[in-house]
Amino acid sequence: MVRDYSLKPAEVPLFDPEVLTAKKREALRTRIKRQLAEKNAVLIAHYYVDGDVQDLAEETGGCVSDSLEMARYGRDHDAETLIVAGVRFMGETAKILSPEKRVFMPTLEAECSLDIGCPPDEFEAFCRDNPDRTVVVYANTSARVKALADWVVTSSVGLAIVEHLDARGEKILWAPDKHLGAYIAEKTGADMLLWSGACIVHEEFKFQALADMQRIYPDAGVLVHPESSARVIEMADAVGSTTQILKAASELPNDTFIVATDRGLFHKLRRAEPNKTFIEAPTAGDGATCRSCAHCPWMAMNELETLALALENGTGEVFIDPEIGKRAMVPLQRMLDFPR
Ligand code: CIZ
Ligand code: SF4
Repeated sequence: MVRDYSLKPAEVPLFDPEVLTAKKREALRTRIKRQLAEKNAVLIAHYYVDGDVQDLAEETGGCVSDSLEMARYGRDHDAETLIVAGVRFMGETAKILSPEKRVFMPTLEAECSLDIGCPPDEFEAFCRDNPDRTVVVYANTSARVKALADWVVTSSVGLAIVEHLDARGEKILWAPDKHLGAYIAEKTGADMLLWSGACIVHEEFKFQALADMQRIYPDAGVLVHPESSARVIEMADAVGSTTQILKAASELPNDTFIVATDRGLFHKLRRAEPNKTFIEAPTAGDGATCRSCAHCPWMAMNELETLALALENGTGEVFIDPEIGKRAMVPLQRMLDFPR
């Protein structure tokens, strides 16, 4: 059994993004567009970052997506430079898949509680202690942890890949998200030994408060990301990755949805389905125990201003040890080759 790798409140940064005036926003957008053109760079943003950054990625010919599509997009795009707005593992994945390109991020301080909660040396020892298991790691991990894995998965393909491995009779060592791991184990019946990390955002959605909210909106559909706790997942009409939540929101007949994932996704949800209503699932609230209030403090570091400054100053470049990169590429490539 591994120790609990969930982060303590004091380990999570406080982040309070600036509210921009229209004038400042426009000036920053112009600076960023100029920099992207000058550098022949493409902006690749995650669904959880600031809506302004998402809009700019789309307007300038880049993309907004989940980490799986971000990885593919960056690899296949012919730009020489990739600007990845998300958290560090996303920039690292882009660099691993495209070692010949330069990869920059608005800030390299944008971490992820799952990545922090899976220190490579301790994880290596865990793998050594369980040599009979196929090592499956979530994409939200460092390059060194990926380099120890047989498979990398994201929340879009994790279930399907574990199903495939289970059908081949393989026993699995899963890291780092204990909630996603438990959900997949329950769905597939696979033999999974779980690392004990958690996402500080999704872990805070509260079952009882969600039940109360459902009483207020009895016709609302409930959409839940599987990094949430089992009791919250049980209440869902659809469980899935960001892309799968977007799909469910357009396919399910409800006019209103309660959504348990980072609030960054609401930008896309509201654009994709302007006639539907999306309500944030309740967290611990503003009380002493709420660390994120449904917005990842590391994703929030990807602001227009940080992005403009990083581009102008040439900071935030991602480097990967080439040997680690080569090893991490193998399980990543397996995921990308896995039929969807
Ligand atoms: O894999 C991703 O993009 C994350 C972190 C969330 C999701 O479900 O898409
Ligand atoms: Fe990591 Fe959670 Fe933030 Fe995603 S939302 S980057 S899983 S801490």
